[in-house]
Amino acid sequence: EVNFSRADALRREVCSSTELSFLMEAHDGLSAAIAQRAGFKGLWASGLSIACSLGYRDANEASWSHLVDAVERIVDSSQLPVLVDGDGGFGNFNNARLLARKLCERGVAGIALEDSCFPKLNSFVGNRHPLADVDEFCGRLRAVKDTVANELVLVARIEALIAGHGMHEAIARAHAYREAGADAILIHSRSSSADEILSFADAWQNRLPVVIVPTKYYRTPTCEYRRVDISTVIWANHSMRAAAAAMRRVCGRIFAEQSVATIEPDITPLEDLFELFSYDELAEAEARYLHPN
Ligand code: SPV
Ligand code: MG
Repeated sequence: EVNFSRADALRREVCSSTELSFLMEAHDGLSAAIAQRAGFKGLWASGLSIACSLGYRDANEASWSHLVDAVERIVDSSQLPVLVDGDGGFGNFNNARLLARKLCERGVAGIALEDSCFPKLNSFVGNRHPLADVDEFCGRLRAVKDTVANELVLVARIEALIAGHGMHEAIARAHAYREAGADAILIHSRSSSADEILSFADAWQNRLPVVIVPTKYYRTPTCEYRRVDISTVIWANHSMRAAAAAMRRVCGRIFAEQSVATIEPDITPLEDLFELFSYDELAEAEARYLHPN
């Protein structure tokens, strides 16, 4: 029932077109807990960020079970609904529905499936991003829908613009994915301006809620998304990139200085981490269970 309420919470966030929602990227328990503390109401379990944190490339090098395990840490470390980046589902309809079932068991609230081919290379890398056949991909969506029914929110992600197929193809696919049972459409773009996203929203007219990932068009003011009734914005990789920048800086300084004497004010105090993960609760539980008298 935990699962159900998180899926309902995600449904409210992602599928409400009356108010713009934000999902923050998480890739492990720490980033999930920090995002919740910051005030976010939902999380995006990013394929790129999870791959990075494991030392893999975002090219389906991490297996579906690596993903499921990483996602479990994210789910356990917050009370927030988690939308998982399922890439293309790691294969055909059968792999996709298996992934959805395993994610459901780990308590996720939703899965985003994209119309790419296995292995999926990060959308911002290189220029070869073959699109899946529409009917074949609709089979993946239908298989997932039939497997997890209403327990998970199903987001269909369109890579047509990434693959260079243009707006007509993107809209045609949105219609097909809606008919296949998607709850929302994620339209992805690698353009540095939001123009193609905004014209997609214009043409699509919210037949299903629209989810966007403004990683490359990051300069666009958020009021533009409200103006065209976007449902959800995903900040897809920013905790991982913030962590990488901070680790680089600190490693560089400690290596150069052969000392940690000056670094202390620039890093999280241990007390903050103990507080974040409720070490107090452990002491209280010990008093109750280990030393009851
Ligand atoms: C991810 O975060 O892994 C995504 C979004 O799929 S993107 O990297 O923008 O393609
Ligand atoms: Mg991804």
